[in-house]
Amino acid sequence: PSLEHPTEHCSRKHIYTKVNVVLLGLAGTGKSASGNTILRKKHFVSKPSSNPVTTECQVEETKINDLHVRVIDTPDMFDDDTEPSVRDKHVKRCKELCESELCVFVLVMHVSRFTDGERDILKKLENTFGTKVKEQTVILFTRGDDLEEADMTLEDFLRSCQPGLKEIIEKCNNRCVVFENRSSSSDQVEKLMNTVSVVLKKTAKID
Ligand SMILES: Nc1nc2c(ncn2[C@@H]2O[C@H](COP(=O)(O)OP(=O)(O)OP(=O)(O)O)[C@@H](O)[C@H]2O)c(=O)[nH]1
Ligand SMILES: [Mg+2]
Repeated sequence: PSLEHPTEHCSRKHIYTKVNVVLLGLAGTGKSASGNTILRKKHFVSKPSSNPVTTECQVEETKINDLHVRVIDTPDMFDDDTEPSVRDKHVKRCKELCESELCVFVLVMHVSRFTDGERDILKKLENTFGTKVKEQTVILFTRGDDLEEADMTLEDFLRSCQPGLKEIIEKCNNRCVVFENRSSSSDQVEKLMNTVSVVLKKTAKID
C-alpha cells in the first residue's frame, strides 16, 4: 500500500515525503550491497573483503513511489574494536546526514551467521540513536540466495533461529525482510518499502 501523507496531494508539484533509510550492521553483512539494490545502481562500493570496505558514511538518493528516499550507508559502527573517537565521528556524521527528516534504521544481517557482535546490537543502537530506535528498525537479512539454495523460506529460517536473534526480531515487532543482492528483483525492494511505510505511519503518525 502506498504511503498516504498530507503532502501527497502535492505530488504533482514533486513534493515528496523525505525519508532516511539508514543501513546499519556489522562489516561484511551486505549493507552497501543492499543499498545498491534499493538504489537500483551501484553507488556504494561492495565487495568480498576480510577488512571493512566502507570507511565513511555516504548518502545517495532515489525516488521510490511517493517517497524521496535518502539511503545512508555506514561503516560498521558497533565493532568493539573500533576506537570510541572513531565511532563517535561516524555516529555524528550519520546523524548529520539524516538531517531532521524521518528516519528508518535498517539492521543488516546475514542469514548464515548470527555472531556475538550481534547479540547486543539493539542495546548499542539504543545507546547511539535513543531508546525509541526499536520502533524505527527493520531487520534486513541478506543472502536470500543461500536460503533459496537450502530450499528454505524466510519463515522457515525465523522459526528455527537462535533465541538471541529471535529476541531482537521480536523487539523490532517482527519487521524483517530478506534480500538477495545478486538479483535486481524489485519485489524485495517493494517489500522493504512497505515495511518502511509501516514504521513511518507508526512513528510519524502519518496516516
Ligand atoms: N550471495 C550473496 N552475496 C551477498 C549478498 N549481499 C552481499 N553479498 C556479498 O557480501 C560481500 C560483502 O558485502 P558488502 O555490501 O560490501 O558488505 P558491507 O556490510 O557493506 O561491508 P562493510 O562495508 O565492510 O561494512 C560482497 O561480496 C557482496 O557481494 C547477497 O544477498 N547474496
Ligand atoms: Mg559497506
